[in-house]
Formats: sequence, structure tokens, C-alpha cells
Amino acid sequence: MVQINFAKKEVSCKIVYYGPGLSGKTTNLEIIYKKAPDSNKGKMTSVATEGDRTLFFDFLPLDIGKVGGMNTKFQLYTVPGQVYYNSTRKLVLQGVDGVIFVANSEKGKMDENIESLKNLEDNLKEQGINISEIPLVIQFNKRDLPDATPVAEMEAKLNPWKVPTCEASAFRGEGVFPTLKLTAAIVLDRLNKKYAPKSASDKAIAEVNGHKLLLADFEKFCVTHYRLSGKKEPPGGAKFSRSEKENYLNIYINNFLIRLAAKEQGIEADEKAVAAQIEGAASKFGSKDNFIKYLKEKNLTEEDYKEEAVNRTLSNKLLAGIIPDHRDRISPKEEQLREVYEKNRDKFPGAFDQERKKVEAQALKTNRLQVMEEMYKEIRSEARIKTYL
Ligand SMILES: Nc1nc2c(ncn2[C@@H]2O[C@H](COP(=O)(O)OP(=O)(O)OP(=O)(O)O)[C@@H](O)[C@H]2O)c(=O)[nH]1
Ligand SMILES: [Mg+2]
Repeated sequence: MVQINFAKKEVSCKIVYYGPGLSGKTTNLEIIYKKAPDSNKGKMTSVATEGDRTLFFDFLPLDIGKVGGMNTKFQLYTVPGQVYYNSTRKLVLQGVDGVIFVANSEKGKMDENIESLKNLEDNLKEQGINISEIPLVIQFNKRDLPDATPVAEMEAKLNPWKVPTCEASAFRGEGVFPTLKLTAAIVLDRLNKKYAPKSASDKAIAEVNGHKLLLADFEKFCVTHYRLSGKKEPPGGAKFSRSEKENYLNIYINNFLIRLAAKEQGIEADEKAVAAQIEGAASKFGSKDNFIKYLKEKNLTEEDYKEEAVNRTLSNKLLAGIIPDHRDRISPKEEQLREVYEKNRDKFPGAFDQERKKVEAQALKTNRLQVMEEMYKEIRSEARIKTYL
């Protein structure tokens, strides 16, 4: 298990050399020990060895210096390859971060390689690790032997996952460091992905009922909304004050909640309704062509407006669902009509009876808007919202 000590700025990763007996695992470690600069290596320990057979394990701590500001250390281990030391292999494999499988290229050793690889897969599985998920590099060792099994055959039989491989002649010191470097790079890359600060692309601006709203999407929404409002964009692009952002975020969250509520109720923004929305907007520009020209001038596309049209469609449909409960409040009363008429005489120059239809339409719009506001408020009050503005 990667150990990270943030106070000491230290990272330590465990790499295990695995493979059948006599494939050259201990030799790999011996070469590293022999060739690594003194300042980088600790003591190599071989625990219980008989001749050149490892009975327990070999261990070599290696200091590879600063990586990404952290002092990075590797703990290198070998397992005993002989079949009957499996409980020791399981023990050594505990908390492994990366595996180097040392395969023996010697003629006639293929079955042992396959058996050992299968054993690795099983032992990892016991730890809940899928072999295709852990950093794994296969070393084809003993390439110096004249009758070594062809690399292509070893690839075919030992590497169904297409993990990186290295050819080596460990006892000549060839391929040992390339194998280790390759493995270290994969382990560190994995570490980086896990601990690196989140990239802007998955930073959240808010969480709504457990859903993450992405900052990048929100920023795009702000610009689109700004452009749709018809304001002229300054040369360097629109910049927003905090209160403007707060305002946009409110709308953005409302839109999201509307979509959630619609989904819950099985309400969809069907093509036809959305098209009608767009047509409605376009009609104010005389024709659809004019509308699209207008959007283009504002650096917008019809697709940008479509987002807005979908929101409006869903909002209207949700509203339609609750209108029966509010019929009383929505259909304007005589008193309200008089009031609207009197207050807006510039818009309604004719006599009341003449203007009645228009007055009614305006009052209806006002009332619908009010109910819609309340609907938003209610949906919002029930939502769990966290913002990170
Ligand atoms: N020809 C050849 N022999 C090698 C090579 N690497 C290691 N050997 C020899 O193979 C034998 C076994 O090597 P070890 O490194 O002890 O093997 P191991 O994988 O640690 O074996 P166990 O500890 O039993 O699991 C030794 O005699 C090494 O000298 C190589 O690249 N080519
Ligand atoms: Mg050994």
C-alpha cells in the first residue's frame, strides 16, 4: 500500500518481483543493489536463503529522490518462486503497489511461468485486486540463453492483458533498470492520478440533491445567458461580478431542479414543444432567419438557444401540471384588470372595453409568472443544495 507522509513529504511504494522459481527475481534485486548509487539505496536483506533459492524474501529499499515535490521511495521485494511457498508469497504480496513478473525464457519453463502467473492472479484476487488493474510489467528474463523461447510466443502465452514487457538478461545486468523504471513510472502515474488536485474539468460549482454541477458547464451557461440577454459583449469577453455570478447560479440551479422535477414526473421536452418555443422567440424577430442572424451576431448558435428552450418547455409543462390547483389565482379578476389597465395607460390608450383582451393577456402573464415563481421556491426549498462559488 502506498504510504504517504504529508508532513515529511514522503511517499513509499511497494513493488514485488514475482515469478516461478529460478526465473531471476533475486538476481534483479542484486543487480539493482550493486549498481544503484550508495546515496539511493538501503541495505539489501535476504531473509532465509538456501543456495540461490529464496525461502522467505529479499528486500531492498530504494530512494529515487524527489518526484512531484515528494521524496519518493520504493520498497522492492522478491517472493520465493517455488510452488510450495505460497503462504509466504501471499504475505509478501500484502499491500503491493506494483508487480514485476519475472518470466523465465528458458526452454521448457513455459508451464511454470503460466502456473506462477495464475498463482499471482489468485493471490491478488484474495486481496481484492484484479490483476488487470494493478500496475504490472512482465520481464522476459534469460534472453541470453541460446534456446530461449521466442518473445512472440511468450507474449502470446503470458500477456493476455497486453501490459508493458521488457526483455532482460538479469545476471548480465541487462534490462534490469529499464524494467524497474517502467514499473516505477506506471506506479507513480497511478499515484498522481489518485492524489493530484482535481483538474478544472471536474471541479464542481454546486451539488444539488447529490448531483454534481460542473464549474466548466456553469461558466459556459453564464456566457450564453449573458449573450442571450442581448447585452453587448466587451472585446475581452464578458466578466462577471460576484453578485452577477450568484444570480446566474440561482438560475442555473433552478434550471437543473426543473429538469429533475420533470424527470421525476415523467415529463419530457419533446421536439415539437421545443420547436414551438424557438418559433415563439423567433417570431419577435420577424422570421427564423432573422433570429438566427441575431444569435450569430451574439456569438450564439441555435443549439445554445435550444438549451434555454428546453428549460422553458419543461418549466411550462410543470406549471401546466399545477395550474388546476391555482386556477383561481391565475384567471384575472375584474378588479385586477382595472388596476392593470389604469397603471399601464401608455400601453392601453383605448377605452377599457376596447383594450380588455390585451389587458387580460398581460394580467394572465403576470399571474402565471407569480405561480411559477412560487413553484420554483417550493422546489428549491425541498432541495439539498451546496454551492462553491
Ligand atoms: N542465463 C541466465 N541465468 C540467469 C539470469 N538471471 C538469473 N540467472 C540465474 O538463474 C538462477 C536463479 O536466479 P535467482 O535470481 O536466484 O532466481 P529466483 O527467481 O530468485 O528464484 P527463487 O528464489 O527460487 O524464486 C541463478 O543461478 C542465476 O544466476 C539470466 O538473465 N540469464
Ligand atoms: Mg530468489
